[in-house]
Amino acid sequence: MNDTSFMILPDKEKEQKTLNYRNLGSLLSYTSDEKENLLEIKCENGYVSVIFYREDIVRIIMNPKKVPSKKTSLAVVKEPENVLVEIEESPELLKASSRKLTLVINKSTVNVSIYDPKGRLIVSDSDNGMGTNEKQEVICYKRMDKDDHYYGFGEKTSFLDKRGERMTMWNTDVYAPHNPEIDSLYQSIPYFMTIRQGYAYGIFLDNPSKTVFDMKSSMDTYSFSAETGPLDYYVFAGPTPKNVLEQYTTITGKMPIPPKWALGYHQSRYSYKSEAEVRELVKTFKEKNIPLDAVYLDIHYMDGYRVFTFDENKFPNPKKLIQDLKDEGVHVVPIVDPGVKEDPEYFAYQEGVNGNHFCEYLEGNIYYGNVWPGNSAFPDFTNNEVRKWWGDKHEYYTKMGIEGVWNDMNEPAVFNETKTMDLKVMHKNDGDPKTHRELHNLYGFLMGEATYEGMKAQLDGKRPFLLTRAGYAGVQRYASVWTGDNRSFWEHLQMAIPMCLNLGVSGVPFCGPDVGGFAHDSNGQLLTRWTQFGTFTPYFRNHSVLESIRQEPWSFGEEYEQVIKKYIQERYVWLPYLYTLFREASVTGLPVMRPLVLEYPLDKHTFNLSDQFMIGTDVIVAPILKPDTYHRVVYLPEGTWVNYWTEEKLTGGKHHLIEAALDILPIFVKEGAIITQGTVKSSTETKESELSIHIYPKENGESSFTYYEDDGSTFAYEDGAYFEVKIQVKMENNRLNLSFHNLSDQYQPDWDKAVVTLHKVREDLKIAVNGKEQLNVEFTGENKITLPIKIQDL
Ligand code: MIG
Repeated sequence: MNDTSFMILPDKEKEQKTLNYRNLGSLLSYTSDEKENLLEIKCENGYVSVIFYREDIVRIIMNPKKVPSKKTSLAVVKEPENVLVEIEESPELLKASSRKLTLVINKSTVNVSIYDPKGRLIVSDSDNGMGTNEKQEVICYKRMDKDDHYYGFGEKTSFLDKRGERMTMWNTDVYAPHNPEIDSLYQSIPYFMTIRQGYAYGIFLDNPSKTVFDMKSSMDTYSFSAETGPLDYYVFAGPTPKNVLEQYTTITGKMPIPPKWALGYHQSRYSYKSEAEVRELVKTFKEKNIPLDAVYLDIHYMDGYRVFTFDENKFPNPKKLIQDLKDEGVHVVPIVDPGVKEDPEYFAYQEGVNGNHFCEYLEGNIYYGNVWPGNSAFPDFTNNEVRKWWGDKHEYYTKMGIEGVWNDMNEPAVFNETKTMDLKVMHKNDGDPKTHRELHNLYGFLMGEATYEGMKAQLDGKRPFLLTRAGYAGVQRYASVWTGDNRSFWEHLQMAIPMCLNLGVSGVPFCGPDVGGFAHDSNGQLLTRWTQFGTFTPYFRNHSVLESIRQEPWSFGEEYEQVIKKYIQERYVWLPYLYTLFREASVTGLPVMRPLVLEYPLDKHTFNLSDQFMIGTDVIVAPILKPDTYHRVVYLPEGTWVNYWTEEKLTGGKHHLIEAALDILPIFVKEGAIITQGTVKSSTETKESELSIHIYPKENGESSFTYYEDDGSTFAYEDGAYFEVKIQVKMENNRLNLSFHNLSDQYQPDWDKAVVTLHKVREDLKIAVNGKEQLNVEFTGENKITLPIKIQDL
């Protein structure tokens, strides 16, 4: 950006034109199907269809020109259920009610309001309602309440609460800058949730062309619009924020449980350029006893940047390399970009041309764009057949033992002025051709589907791992997401928190930034603080750019290395807890790393809290985000909290000043919490020897936690092969009852012994386990009691 003050010369001021807006006009007629969960409405200036997907989910489609098609984008996995809908009509209103919501349409304006069964207004159109502007773009205006706060919108810069922001969804490769002014990044998730006085609803605009959400231009109205195509959106009735996430991920799907190795510590660099360098890297991790689960191969591994090849000089025997590292518990993850080099002697290009697999113009000529390999063609992933071809090509990798792939440049990024593919390209889209302009935001998502499904078919029951830069709503079904090319700035460490939190609220639980910062040069303190944060980001990878200073854990000297190592190890200690939360995310859609507002939606201190976050319901993490800083303010909501390191009890509902020397990441555990932990390991491939169960009992209270475990590598869990135990604690008058309820033992964990630690309890505490009085309990000082338990007792 080389703008100067010339940009703001007085005569450059643009005239603010109000766009000629035309709303739908009045309702002329309507029909409903016999089940009445589909309404088709004809208006003066367009058509509206209403489809109930569930009692609490309704889809509204508006097309100004014709009766809307009910076809959805590939983001949607759900078919409408058989909802019992009651239709009522009066001279002014048309009403359609399920048991959970009532949709009220004003006949003279076709404005829509949605109420809950008790008559509480969930969301309503503002006066403008739905319509088109003079550019023929569809738009919907909704009422903004003074208490509204907006979350989600996928991958956006700036603070957590998006009230006061105007956001454009257009997958873009942004090397720089990532700052509050940058609107479109790599992911487009046209979805958000509103929280108003503790109640929540959600809206998902299913349109993969350019869409805009404007929560800024007016004080009492917000809008969402699409550059092309119909206005096709879903309303999720809540009423809680968690309900909304469940509803949204019912429509767009949930994340499958990742392979456990994908949750370990990953090391990357653009690039580790040879087999020798990769071996040396892994050796150093082993020598230094720093855990490691994956090493990444960036674009230099290829032969002239041709995907599905290795450079034979630098990587003479990739299969052996991959096998050898696997024996040490380390997975290799190669990068795969969509651009296929235009080279008539290259098999992938030949296959693509011969099979008609590349993106073409209407006239039938292939679209070429310049990326790493030079002039390149791009697979047309909108065709199922092309996705199959691309997926099958991954046999090249999986046959070598590769189980994880990294998709980059799939916005798609092209080195030109527009940064992407020509918008005139005509995608074949399985027989329903559409221009790139209409489908742009789906490209990376579909590449992800192709890659994930291909690998899944090849891995013989094992779970594939996919990392992607670009995506659309529903990306969680196939990939984890990293937030692209950040920089080694403290500001970017700060920004990563709300960015990941909003990705989580957008249905993507598995995400994280490049730890240490990608571009620019990192330093010891920044890498240390960033790694501390990384211990708790769902995705945990250190990555950096070509010319930057090295930022492997040992790059900045002994003092930093020790702390970095401690926190990478801490990741493995917390893994049995995190893994249970990943499983929960795969069932409920709730993120592992979440904003406090999801748990405390009535607490105003949480509404825009962007510098601390929760892991599940019981743990607050508050990283240090500034240089030379050894303390910070932490907000603890209602309840009593325990400082994880010092065991100090802290009262919630207020702010605390917390000390944090370089080796301290502030962590707080809610009273009542039950936390399952493992041991330090060199990688997730090492068997767990012992499970630790940490209990922070609530005085005269009870609490429970359901611990989950499975083989961590196959899909056998889908057939019930898992271990699940509900741990319950009840404390009354200095008597503690601990009980275990085995919910499933179709999988046998590696460990056979668990050790329970009771925190902050009195020495004379009476303890019963499964109703049996424990006489020989060991009091270890520091108000702690430890208690060994055999797996048979669980
Ligand atoms: O234009 O493959 O965001 O992680 O190292 C740069 C080289 C292409 C961008 C990715 C980055 C990766 C880099 N890629």
